[in-house]
Amino acid sequence: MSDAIRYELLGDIAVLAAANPPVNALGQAVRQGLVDGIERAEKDGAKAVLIYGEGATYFAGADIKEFGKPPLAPWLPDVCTRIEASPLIVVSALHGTALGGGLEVALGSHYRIAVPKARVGLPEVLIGVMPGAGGTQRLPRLIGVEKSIEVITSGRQIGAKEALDLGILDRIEDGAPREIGLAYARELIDAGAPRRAVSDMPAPAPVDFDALYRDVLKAGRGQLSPAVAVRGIQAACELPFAEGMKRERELFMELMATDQRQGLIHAFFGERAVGKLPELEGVAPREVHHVGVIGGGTMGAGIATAALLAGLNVTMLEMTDDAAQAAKGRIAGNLQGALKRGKISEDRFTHLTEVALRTDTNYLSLADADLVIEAVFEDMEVKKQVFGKLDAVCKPGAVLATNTSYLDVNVIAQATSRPGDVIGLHFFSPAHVMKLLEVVVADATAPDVVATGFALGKRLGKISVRAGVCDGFIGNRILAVYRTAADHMILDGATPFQIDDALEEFGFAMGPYAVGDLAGLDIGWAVRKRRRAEGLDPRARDAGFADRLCEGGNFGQKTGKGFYIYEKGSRARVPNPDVMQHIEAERAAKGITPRTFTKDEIVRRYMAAMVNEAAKVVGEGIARRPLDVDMVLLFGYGFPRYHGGPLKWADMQGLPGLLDDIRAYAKEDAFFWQPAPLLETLVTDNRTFDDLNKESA
Ligand code: T1G
Repeated sequence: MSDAIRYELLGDIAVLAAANPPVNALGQAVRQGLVDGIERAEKDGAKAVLIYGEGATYFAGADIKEFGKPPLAPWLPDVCTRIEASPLIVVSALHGTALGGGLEVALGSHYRIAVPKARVGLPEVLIGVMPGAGGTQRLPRLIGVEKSIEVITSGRQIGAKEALDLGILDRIEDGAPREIGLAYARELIDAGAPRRAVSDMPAPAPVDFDALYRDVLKAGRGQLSPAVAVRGIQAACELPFAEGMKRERELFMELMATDQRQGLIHAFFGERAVGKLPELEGVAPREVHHVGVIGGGTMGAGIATAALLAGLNVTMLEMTDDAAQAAKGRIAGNLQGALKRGKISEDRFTHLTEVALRTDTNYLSLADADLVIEAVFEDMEVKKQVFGKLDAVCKPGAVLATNTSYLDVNVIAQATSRPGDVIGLHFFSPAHVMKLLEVVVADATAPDVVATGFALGKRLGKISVRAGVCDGFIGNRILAVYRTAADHMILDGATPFQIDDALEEFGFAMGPYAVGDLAGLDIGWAVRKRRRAEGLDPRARDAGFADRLCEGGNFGQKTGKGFYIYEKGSRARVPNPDVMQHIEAERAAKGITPRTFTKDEIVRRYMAAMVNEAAKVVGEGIARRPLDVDMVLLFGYGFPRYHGGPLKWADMQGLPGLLDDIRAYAKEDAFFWQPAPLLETLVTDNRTFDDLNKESA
């Protein structure tokens, strides 16, 4: 018997306890232990078997770390079938998160009991695969096709009460899983309860699976796993159980071989790895209970909202009482959203807005703040004044953070007598919704201040990424380049509408021009004007058609017109005919004869620009690892998760081919398409971005 599953015989009940921390993943030793345990229980003449997990949870799924490696026997579907085939009564007692293969083991058991806080689910589609151990065959038999489709294609976690109502659980009891499991097994034995094999239940009635497949594929914007999982459920309706299991296995293995599975697994592990910085090992963050926020506009109000929801006290500082009240109104509006979604109660809402939140116009109100975040106007002189005042009033040890999205944090830090306490915390709007937080580390920032930034990010539920100081840090710097590549394609013959369509087919929720309309075209306009004022390199191709739009007051959705026209109250977009007039006039003025672009070329150029600048960002040490850039693009810029991020995507495309593209484009525009030295080195050394991730793990 492996020690991953501990065996005990208590009278006529055999107990199989999983002991494979941290999440009792169903690795090979656990699977072997389950099979050996069932066989031993039968040999020992037990009448029932209890399966439960020691530690934090019942099995949380197959061991994802085994993915991509040769599968090792016993295979999980066979383990579930072996459990189900036992002549003994098999009870599973669930706690924590019984997910994926974990729930499938429970479905192979004959009875399922859980503690009230247990959660169950089949999240396989979220990591690019599908239930592969009978979930698509047993769940529809147990709860019907419609509910199974929703549970399996969403991959969501389900609370114990809902699972009971659905029929996934038989009982919910307070107590330790071992105790409630033993009591339930005893009761079943004494009652002479029969063993109940879900696979013996009748196959459910089919639905129109072809239509469903199409709808699910469309809803997933090209993600394969939810749609292919539908075919698994279809097999449950159309084939005998054993055949259905074979079909499920075939479909599962097809998904296991896809790039999308690699991309989603990369995202799963990347979002956990990105916050682990070796240089912070053993560095204790400073205590933060009271946060000051300066500037109560959209961004400041969002940051204050996120801090309040995380249980922090917040002082919102504005210039005037009216502005402070307006800020409080924005924060209350944000919290109303949480109230409506049931995330907070009425009492909590009142506490947050009336007790935890204070507004003020006097800097002295920040004297005992543990950390202050400024979110004032993006102007260096304004920021330096703010930090000068903070330096004068804040207590020693207070962390002084700027939310600037591109200004030099080193210069801001030098405006204080305590540059070691100064850091950048770059939130993404809306700050209480977007998960990305760039923790911008300036030259003098103290290690424990960096640790404090990451601890605050974790507390706010953010994915925090360490960034060095440069114009735009990681995300905005890369964004500026791939947006420019798109603008160049428009000058050369593509239209904004074609580019949006091509990138949305690639998997983006919105193409770059639709995103510009959503965020407000005036933001990009201000950046272009700033950069022109700072002096553009004469070799840079400068596109002006978006400026022409802005000069006409067309900033996108907020003015009803931008690259698209938006009818009042509708987000449906119609191409704005004025745009092509501006573009054609600019092409003529620049003497450009437009050419056609295929969707494939649009994506290749757009992605080549993104990958090339990302490689520069990593090569310069602005981002620690390629996976850090991937997480920034996934959590801050809507990059399609199933591609894993731009550098994971690049690895899967093949770096040599991408470098060849860039070198070919450089023949048209050597200034814009300067190959990243890191990319050239990796290609020369026949290495990948993933190799760099592994080296700096
Ligand atoms: N396999 C391997 N390692 C895992 C793991 C798994 N399934 N789940 C978590 N870990 C690691 C994780 O990387 C981290 O490691 C540590 O455990 C704590 O995780 C046939 C094929 C269970 C809700 O998709 O959703 O079953 O960073 O930080 O916030 O049909 O982990 O400490 O080194 O996330 O408390 C289906 C994935 C698999 C569940 C716990 N199951 N995991 O959250 O801790 S596919 C899943 C989660 C499958 C079958 C198919 C969460 C959690 P490290 P954590 P947490």
